[in-house]
Amino acid sequence: PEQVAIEIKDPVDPKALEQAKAILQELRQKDGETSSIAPTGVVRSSKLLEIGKRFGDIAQDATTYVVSSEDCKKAFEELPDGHRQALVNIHGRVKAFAEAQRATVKDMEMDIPGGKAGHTVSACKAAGCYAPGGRYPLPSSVVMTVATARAAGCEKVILASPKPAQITLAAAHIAGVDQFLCVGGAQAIAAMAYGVDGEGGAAAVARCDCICGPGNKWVTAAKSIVNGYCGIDMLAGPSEVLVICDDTANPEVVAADLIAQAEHDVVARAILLSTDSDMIKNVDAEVAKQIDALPEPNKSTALEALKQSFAIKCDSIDQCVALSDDIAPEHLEIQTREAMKVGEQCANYGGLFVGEHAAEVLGDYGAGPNHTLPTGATSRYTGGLSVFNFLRIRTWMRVDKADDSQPMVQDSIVMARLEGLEGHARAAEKRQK
Ligand code: HSO
Ligand code: ZN
Repeated sequence: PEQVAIEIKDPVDPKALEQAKAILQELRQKDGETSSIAPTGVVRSSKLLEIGKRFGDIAQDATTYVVSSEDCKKAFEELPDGHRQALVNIHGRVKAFAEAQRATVKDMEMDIPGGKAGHTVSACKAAGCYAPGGRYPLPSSVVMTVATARAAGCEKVILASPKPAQITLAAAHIAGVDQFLCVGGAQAIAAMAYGVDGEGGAAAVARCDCICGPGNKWVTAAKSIVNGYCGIDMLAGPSEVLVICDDTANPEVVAADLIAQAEHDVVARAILLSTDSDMIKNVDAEVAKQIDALPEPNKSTALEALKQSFAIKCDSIDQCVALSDDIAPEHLEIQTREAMKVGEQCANYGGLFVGEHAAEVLGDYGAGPNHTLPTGATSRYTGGLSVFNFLRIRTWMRVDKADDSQPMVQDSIVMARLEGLEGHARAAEKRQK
């Protein structure tokens, strides 16, 4: 192909944004107040309970929007052995990976004229994690977000997930959640971003410094509103996979991986780039066969997702790499000869999966790296969720020998006057010897 045009939608849905704004406003408004409220207004407990019920996050007769730690522990203990063990194993690998990442960033210091300067790495105090509930609750996302915030060193980790299933509560327990909010959507993001007042004996929620995790369009819209007031990981759009393969790939495996992505969402996208036209035909036939054998509703979802999915026959692996870099997919699988070499040539991806056995789904379920990854070509400038989302690099400087600091003082005086900032120049002059 000479040129391929791929439509990338804005991750924030305009209608969902308006609805999210209205919910945030309602949650933080005092009784009888109609004007728009200060951006720092805290969420009111009574409103959170009311809106949680309105959107079906919690039962109509519920008296609280929190699940106790005891209930999470009980859910974990009552899981069938095999399920509990899988959770323990997945958590162990994700935690180990995140801790290894944390160990790669260190404090540093260096000489400056007359003193020292450096940085210290420190976690933000409170993290807010979101995990989707609903049709496909994602307990694996609970582990991915919470274990990572914990490994970063956050003191407090809050999780929000609506209508939590037993496995979600169990995942919260093993990952180490301090407070579980069983609300979803924009109301969950508002509760974590602004904090909840706890009026009338209701559960108070601390305001979080950084909010992360995948969610529906209202979650993403609300994250876009609170972004800046607190940190957010990313504005996630529909999930994508791109597979680069040559004639050595196994079409059954490639098809299975494309379908695994497609079943996530009707707007998910599965892309195949291959140097071999027979491979494309064979994968196509396999996709049809394997989708037909999927249970509902996964089958209909995957079929719908295939409408915006496609395959391209490329002239060379280099062309596959160039196209893939333009698309900058969330997940990139390489199933070719010398797959590692091909992977090393690729620049833009959220997560890279090298070789036939490095299935994307193994990444979903805790090979180690995080599965919360940048979508919609945003991997051109960012990576997936990691301990770094929760860390701050704080800088400092110290002057011990004023005499030796004089070159710096002199430069500051000159520069301040060039910028027209006389007050700055005089503050520097106070340090002149
Ligand atoms: N592939 C999804 C993550 C996930 N898959 C969770 C299954 N559960 C987005 O990276
Ligand atoms: Zn997945």
